[in-house]
Amino acid sequence: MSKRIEIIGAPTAFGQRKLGVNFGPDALRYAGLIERIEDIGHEVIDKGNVQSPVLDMKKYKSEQKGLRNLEEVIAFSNNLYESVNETVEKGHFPLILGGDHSLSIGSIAGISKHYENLGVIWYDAHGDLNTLESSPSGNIHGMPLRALIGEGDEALTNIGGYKNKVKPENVVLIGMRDLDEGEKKYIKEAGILTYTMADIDRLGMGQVISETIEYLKDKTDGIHLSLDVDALDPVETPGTGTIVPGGATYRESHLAMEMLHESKLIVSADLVEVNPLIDEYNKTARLAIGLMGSFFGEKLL
Ligand code: B3U
Ligand code: MN
Ligand code: MN
Repeated sequence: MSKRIEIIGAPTAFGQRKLGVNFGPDALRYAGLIERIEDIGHEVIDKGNVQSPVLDMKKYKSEQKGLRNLEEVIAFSNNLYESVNETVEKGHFPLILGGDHSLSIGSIAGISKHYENLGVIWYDAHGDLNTLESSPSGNIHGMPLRALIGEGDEALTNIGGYKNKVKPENVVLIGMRDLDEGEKKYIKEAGILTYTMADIDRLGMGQVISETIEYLKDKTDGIHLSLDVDALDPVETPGTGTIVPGGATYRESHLAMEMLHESKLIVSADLVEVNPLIDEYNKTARLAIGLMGSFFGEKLL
């Protein structure tokens, strides 16, 4: 039952405008992530951080037209794709630490290549389903899931040399409470199974995760968890770039992680948007580590 988990640091801030999220991987390491997972009985290999293009401060801070930092996002995605692909080829479990959510373009490119029907659970306040046309910001961290589905800029949809990494019917969105108009329209058109915070209030997180597993288990050959810490309420995870009030609680999120562990269906995960520079003494990383404990099978008794 114990796994070989490879930690891959993805220190990118190019998908949005708040510096510091690129220090997320080290914030998670320094808060004790590796020891926490090893104590459960897993073998953990830390591959270190993926190489990032140089961050030119002037360019980063400038107003940009179109997709912000597109070249850097492409270069970073290619590097991350290579590393994740290698880990999956070896048969290890990749745990990718962010970094902003644009990194999922590279990570899931490296994973989906090995599956016919990869399921994706997107635990987030946001849908990350924008294209340039629907985006209010030009920030690519608001677009990765749409790019993975195969829509948007060609360079982003073709990372890893192939397109259409994820089918809309194999995606479940959980924790939604800040969707742009274009995203709402797309979710309905594409028929993506979505649990908003209102749904979580009514059904309870236990029911939401049971339904999610039931929905994905027969039609997918592996499920990826993409965990954005802004899915949680900002009281729990203040150290993240785009906080939205009214999020999932600590207990709901632990329950979700425990149930995903018990399902034995999860083959890979991203843990993203931890920004220690806007945090309260690394609170967000420390909380996220607790969630990873539950996700990898920690027991209370
Ligand atoms: N939907 C908005 C805001 C946003 C998306 N993802 C995050 N924030 N973290 C956008 O800019 O696309
Ligand atoms: Mn996100
Ligand atoms: Mn988010």
